[in-house]
Amino acid sequence: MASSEIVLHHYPSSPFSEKIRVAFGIKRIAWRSVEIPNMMPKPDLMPLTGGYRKTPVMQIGADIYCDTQIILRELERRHPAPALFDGGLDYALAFWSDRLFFMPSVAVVFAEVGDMVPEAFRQDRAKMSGGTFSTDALKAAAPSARDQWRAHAGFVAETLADGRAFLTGNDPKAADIHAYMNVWWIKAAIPHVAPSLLAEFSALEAWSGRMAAFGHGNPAPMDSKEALAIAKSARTEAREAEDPFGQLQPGDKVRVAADDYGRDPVAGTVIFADAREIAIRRSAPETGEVAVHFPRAGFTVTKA
Ligand SMILES: N[C@@H](CCC(=O)N[C@@H](CS)C(=O)NCC(=O)O)C(=O)O
Repeated sequence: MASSEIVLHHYPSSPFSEKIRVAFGIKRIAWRSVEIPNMMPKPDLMPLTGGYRKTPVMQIGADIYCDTQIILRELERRHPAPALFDGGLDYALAFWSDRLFFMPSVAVVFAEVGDMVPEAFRQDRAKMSGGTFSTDALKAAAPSARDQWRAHAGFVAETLADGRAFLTGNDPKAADIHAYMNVWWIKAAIPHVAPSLLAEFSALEAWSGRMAAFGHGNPAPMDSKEALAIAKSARTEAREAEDPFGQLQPGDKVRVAADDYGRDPVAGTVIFADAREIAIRRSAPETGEVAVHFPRAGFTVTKA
């Protein structure tokens, strides 16, 4: 088993995972699929990430990539064709899709299905967000969340109105993946409501069909224990590098945490850190030594 295989730790209903699955589809990538729980505990994921609990996580040998921003960057580096990124603004746009557009998506979806999800799930999400998960509050917020959802979907529809196939032209790019996540999720999670949200946006519906048609590349299932064994037998490809412009250097002990929700910190030693990415070394009995990679935007790094 080649340790350079791409392993995605995810679950089918995860919208952020769909970003990566669609990227696999567009780039026609063969990958291994480890299905993880949709809430804590995640006993076979924690030894790989060191505490990062969000979904998805990508693993290549002993290199672990946390957050879709760094996963997409690494995929683009390893599989440059067809190109999804035309520069940094394509990464910046994720902050619109993942935060500003995603939040009304969350409210719209859980106002509908919040009563149906298990209590353990509600408690998990309340803890992850550092707040509460009140279906009543979500229902009360739903009308304005629907308005916001409509406005953001409207941005996408407006761009497609001139008949172009994809948001930046004839080919699918990162902008499409970012926007599509929210449309895909509404259609997958609340199929009884999605048609009313999409009715006024026929070009968006057609574009969403084109995005779905890319599929997910070529996945083959993998057991989570096998993924741990791969990490243990592999060595990280990350190489130590000084950063002449930064405050972090190889060997510094740090804690890395998301700056929004799911802020569980991951402790390790810097391998390299630059404007885009930080990789830290850590180890666990199940995995041996691994490198955990995070984006810099959206994450805080504190010296331990
Ligand atoms: N900024 C993260 C956000 C990931 C995220 O919020 N994922 C959701 C699922 S789609 C999550 O982690 N939910 C909690 C869980 O899966 O345990 C990214 O881009 O990967």
